[in-house]
Amino acid sequence: DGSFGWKKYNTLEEIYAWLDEILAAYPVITEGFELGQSYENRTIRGIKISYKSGNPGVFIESNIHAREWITSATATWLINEFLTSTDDFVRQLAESHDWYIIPVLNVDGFVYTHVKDRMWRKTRQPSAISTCVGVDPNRNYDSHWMENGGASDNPCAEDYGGPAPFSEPEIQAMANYVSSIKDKINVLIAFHSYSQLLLSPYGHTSEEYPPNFDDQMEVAKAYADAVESLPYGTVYRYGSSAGILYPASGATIDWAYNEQDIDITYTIEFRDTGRYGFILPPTHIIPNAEEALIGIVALLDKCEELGYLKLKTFL
Ligand code: 0X9
Ligand code: ZN
Repeated sequence: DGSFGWKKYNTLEEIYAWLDEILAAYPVITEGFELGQSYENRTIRGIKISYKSGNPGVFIESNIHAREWITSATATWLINEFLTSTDDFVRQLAESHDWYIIPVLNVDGFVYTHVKDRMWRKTRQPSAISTCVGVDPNRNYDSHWMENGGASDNPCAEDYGGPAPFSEPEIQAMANYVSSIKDKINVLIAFHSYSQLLLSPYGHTSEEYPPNFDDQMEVAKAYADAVESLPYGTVYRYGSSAGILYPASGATIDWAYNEQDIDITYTIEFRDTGRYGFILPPTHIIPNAEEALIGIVALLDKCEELGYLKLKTFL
């Protein structure tokens, strides 16, 4: 209806108009940036929030999958909290990190879920070899691309990896941007739904585990415990992506971990566990976002304790 809020899910147009208002209202602390253009030539926008220089960097990717609307709703709610909250606990979190947040990465797919097919997941670039449209953008990064059955080579499949790594302009744009600032990023989180899971690398294999897997699990436990401590808090399970879910190669977090030296990367699968699935009622937006907020506080506290928030340029 043109108005922005968290009592309903917003369109891309509403999200971008709200982002403009936020950038105008907080010109010193915020900075808008653009990753680039989508296949259908929409701009992929992000916001950086920085209260002071020298903070560790936290990158949040959301709505890489088009139908996972709770992810952009949660990302925008967090942006708003970081800028407007008067709660000491939230202020401390907001002010002691530099935030890079992409509310909607798969802009074409997201628009398509609003106007045509609510259950669309992939990008909207046509295939040269099939009438099926789109690539699973979370299988399109150049890291163990297509390995071990972690993606499909069938253009009609929901987990189609694409004709080549980085075939999708949205994913190439994301990779270029993250590479350009990787020395400033300590933690990268990809928001997804649903299942209430914290998934860490690797995605391409469950035969091997990352060198800092024990630390990753401690970090995940901190998030899950914090969420469960809320009166209405839900239960989050955690493990490696390939270990507890299924093999998924070429995903954002694996590329960031394997190829960009970002040592803490997570996929968070938000509410619920299947009752509503992707069509989560908007009454869940604020409770889900509050869970994400308290979870991220605990996650970053644990990262700090384990030494992951040091400025990388001085290492
Ligand atoms: O399959 C996916 O891309 C993610 N699940 S979803 O239901 N949101 O589509 C999970 C990806 C986790 N795996 C890796 N990060 N490798
Ligand atoms: Zn997803």
